[in-house]
Amino acid sequence: MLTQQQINFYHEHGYLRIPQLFTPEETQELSDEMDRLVEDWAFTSPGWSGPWRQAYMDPKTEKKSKLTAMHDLHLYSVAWMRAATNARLAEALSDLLGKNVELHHTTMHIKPPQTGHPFPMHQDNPFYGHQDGRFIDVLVHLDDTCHENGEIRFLDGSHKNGHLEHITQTEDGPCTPHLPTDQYHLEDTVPVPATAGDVVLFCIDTVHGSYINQTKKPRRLVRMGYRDPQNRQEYGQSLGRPGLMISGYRERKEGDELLPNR
Ligand SMILES: O=C(O)CCC(=O)C(=O)O
Repeated sequence: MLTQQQINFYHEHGYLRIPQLFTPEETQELSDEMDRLVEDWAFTSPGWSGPWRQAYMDPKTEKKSKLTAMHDLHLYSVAWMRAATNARLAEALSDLLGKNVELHHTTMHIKPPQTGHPFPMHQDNPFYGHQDGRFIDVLVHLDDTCHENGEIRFLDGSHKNGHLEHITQTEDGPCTPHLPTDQYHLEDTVPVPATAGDVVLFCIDTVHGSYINQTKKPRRLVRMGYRDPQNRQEYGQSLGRPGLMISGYRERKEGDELLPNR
């Protein structure tokens, strides 16, 4: 599915955009279904917490800033289940992760018009900690992205540093994991604008973030996480929950028990 050049690009830079992985018809269906999920299930909140908010936003913006989110769309909508198990995507992921690929989660991120919050620089590992970097997050784009609506941005090659320590606590208690704002800057990242139907994928160790949505339209995308099943999870989101195999086979290693069935 991927060319050798695309495979090399991912391993060198820690991310890759695959144009039009989803057809216009598939994208339209996913978009309609996303709107339905927003209506019925998703929640809008101030979003991620922590001192980064003051570093990224002035006080007025910070008060207004919002994120619409929900986890595991594929457990609510067959269109999203089909997206998460898409055969072209499975092939692309096995070109990068190896023949065995397991779905871990899906998560919706919508930046509402004008108030959709920026994302501070972070890796995804602190949210669902795995033993190593054999985990890929795939951002399914339902809207075209650009600087004005906060396209995804990556710190080029940062996956090569492995898991980094994040800020997870403040004097007031726990906060959303993020990297220190005085050491990691959005200005140093590479923007990866994309078109609806594209996917942008990246390693669980690639440092990334995005600017606020300043436009009058929502910026909608869904992150779908995949791993080599031998890359075991240690903590965080959906810990202990087995996922669908989208490619290959779950090999049995010494000490592995049958998956729990209750
Ligand atoms: O939605 C964005 O702009 C950032 C998403 C993100 O940071 C993530 O999915 O980990």
